[in-house]
Amino acid sequence: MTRTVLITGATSGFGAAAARRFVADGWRVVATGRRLERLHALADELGSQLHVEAFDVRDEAAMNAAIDALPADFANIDVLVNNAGLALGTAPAQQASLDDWRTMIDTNITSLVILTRRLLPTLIERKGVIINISSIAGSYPYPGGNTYGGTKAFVTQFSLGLRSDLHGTGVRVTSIEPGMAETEFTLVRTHGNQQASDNLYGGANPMTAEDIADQIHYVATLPPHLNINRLEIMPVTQSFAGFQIHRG
Ligand code: NDP
Ligand code: 8X3
Repeated sequence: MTRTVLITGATSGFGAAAARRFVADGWRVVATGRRLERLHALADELGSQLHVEAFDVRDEAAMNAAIDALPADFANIDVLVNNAGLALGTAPAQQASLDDWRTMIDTNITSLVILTRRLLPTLIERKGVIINISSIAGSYPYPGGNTYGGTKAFVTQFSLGLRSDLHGTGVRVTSIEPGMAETEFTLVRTHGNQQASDNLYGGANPMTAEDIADQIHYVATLPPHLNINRLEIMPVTQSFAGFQIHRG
């Protein structure tokens, strides 16, 4: 039986790579994002197994309308990949932009819970899978991570709470928590500073979007009696450092 996955944030990075990965494995894919031209390019590339819906996840009415309008072949969602998200800024809290904070909270948290709630009846009926893209930033604080890290801590804890609530339904929930992966993430975070993005990833052998897409696909295709609660993954070149000490 052909299964269907809905992926938010499929115009770039992990989401676009995941769309390709699932289509290659014969799945139907609903790919979403704001940039319509990117969605059209993906549809041209991947063909009739892909259905695209353009909306801003912060626009609840547009998101619901898109779900309502799904063609019959794509309406029975088996797997929801809550991937759309972003970091904005690296300034310390006392200098950070409140607008950036609102955008991260609205996108990474509010939209994710709204879409999840909307699709829960279908996912329960189909004993589906919810894959939430969290981050190592939700577990390990770092300077300038403030609200971004907070949003991802929410995503992880919400995922674990969902597991509890969905006990006995057969629905599986996984929080995937990647470290450094080269996508448009840093370009977005720095409001378009390509040099900053190149400096971060240059020579660091970061993970690729395809690495994370493989993990998403792996989780989605596990035997139905298995649930990976949290999947934390980093490039070998990334590890931990100590606490900072201020000497007055
Ligand atoms: P990209 O910037 O490459 O992709 C982000 C995707 O999110 C885009 O498709 C973008 O689409 C979509 N998106 C952002 N805001 C909105 C919005 N308001 N409405 C609809 N779609 C939106 O970054 P990544 O692929 O790296 O990021 C994917 C997820 O992975 C994010 O949640 C990120 O926090 C997380 N992550 C990334 C890591 C990394 O190192 N790259 C590590 C850990 C987690 P569009 O702009 O077209 O709307
Ligand atoms: C992205 C990973 O460490 O840049 O979520 O915050 S990090």
